Amino acid sequence: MPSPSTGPRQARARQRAYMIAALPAGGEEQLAELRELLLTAGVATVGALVQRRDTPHPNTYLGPGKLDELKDAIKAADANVVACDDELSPRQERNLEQALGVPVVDRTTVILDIFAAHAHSAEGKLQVELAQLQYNLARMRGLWTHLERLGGGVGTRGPGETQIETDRRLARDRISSLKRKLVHVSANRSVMRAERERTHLPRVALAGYTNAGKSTLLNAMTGAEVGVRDQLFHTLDPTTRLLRAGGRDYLLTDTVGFIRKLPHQLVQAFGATLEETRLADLILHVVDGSAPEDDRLAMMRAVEEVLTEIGADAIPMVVVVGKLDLLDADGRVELRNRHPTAMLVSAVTGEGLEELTLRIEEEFARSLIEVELLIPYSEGAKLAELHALAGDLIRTDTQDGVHVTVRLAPPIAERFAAFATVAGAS
Ligand SMILES: Nc1nc2c(ncn2[C@@H]2O[C@H](COP(=O)(O)OP(=O)(O)OP(=O)(O)O)[C@@H](O)[C@H]2O)c(=O)[nH]1
Ligand SMILES: [Mg+2]
Repeated sequence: MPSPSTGPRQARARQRAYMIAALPAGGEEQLAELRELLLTAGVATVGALVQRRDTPHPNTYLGPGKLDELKDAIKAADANVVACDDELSPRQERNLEQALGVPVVDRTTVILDIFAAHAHSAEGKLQVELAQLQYNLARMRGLWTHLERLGGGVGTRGPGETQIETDRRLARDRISSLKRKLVHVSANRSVMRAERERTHLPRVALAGYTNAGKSTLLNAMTGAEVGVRDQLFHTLDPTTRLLRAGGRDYLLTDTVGFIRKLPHQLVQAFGATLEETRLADLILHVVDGSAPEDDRLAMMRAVEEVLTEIGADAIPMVVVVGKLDLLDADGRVELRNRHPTAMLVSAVTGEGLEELTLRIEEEFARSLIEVELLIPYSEGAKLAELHALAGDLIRTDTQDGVHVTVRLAPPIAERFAAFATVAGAS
């Protein structure tokens, strides 16, 4: 991103982060995810400090005694950045930096930086930049440098304090311009979506925690070639592919993964992208079957929370527990007991995928209604469309056209209402 006033600082040596968290219960193991996030952002972790507190200290996040301890620990571990597992208030962040003498980044900053590095589409880039600017503007921080791309890393400060006022004005201008551009690209997306809607194919969306295996599953089910990495937030841009199941076509969409404490700015900025999920007829909630049970359940809750937040909680959902190949027999039994109605699959070996496809069919079949249509011979294209939509249909040639008995989703049936011969096709 262009720097209007000052260039990015010189690349520093690889960043070494000391992680901190204030938690009511639990210990360092709670920081495994932050470690993964930092790793994805190209930052090494060299230590962790957890303070048991019901709520973080309002001024300094950690209590005064812990701060002294942290200061020594940072020196001993030769850390050059502190990463906090929670979102910090601007005041907490400032005070911590003053007390510790090293840059302090919070969970939100790290996630935003990963998103910035992983955004590929024009829309994704605009969305992330907007979220970053809004987050930084709120904390009066130097606005024009995010990560140092050269060495990777987080929390690189931008221009000095004197520059901030100018930057804030520039940032506000940039925010307005980004919003305008986003309206424009979302309009394009709406056009594309309208195009898809015209085909009235049922829409299935993959949702799930980041790194759960959504993209791998899309690839396995549709032969798509979406990038797959053992990384958090590898996918940001939605990909939609045709899934053919039981003679019917479906649209299957893979999109951005969710995470605990997903920064609110991102949910807002990614509104258009998340819409792909909100507009689905069926959600496949992909769960990492190889994750320890507590983590797995926490991740599932996080996903459900985000789905609620984006207004997708009323959409029918099938839980798909994946990575089955990583489990032994006992593990499988436990999974089955824990998730009795879930589909257990492995995108890698293909195990369970056929059953999953059947389940998708079933979910839609439940809502199908049987209609009888009379398609005039002059409307051959309609007949072809019906074949694509419904696969198996019963047809009889009559004098006036083709008489068809077919099971369709209600909104699709409505489109063929003009050809209906009996009640039920309204
Ligand atoms: N063994 C095994 N590994 C899997 C399976 N599915 C996915 N993985 C691995 O899990 C990691 C994450 O897979 P992705 O498909 O990129 O996950 P995602 O949910 O799309 O992740 P994000 O896009 O980052 O949110 C990769 O290293 C995959 O190879 C599976 O069925 N078995
Ligand atoms: Mg992905």
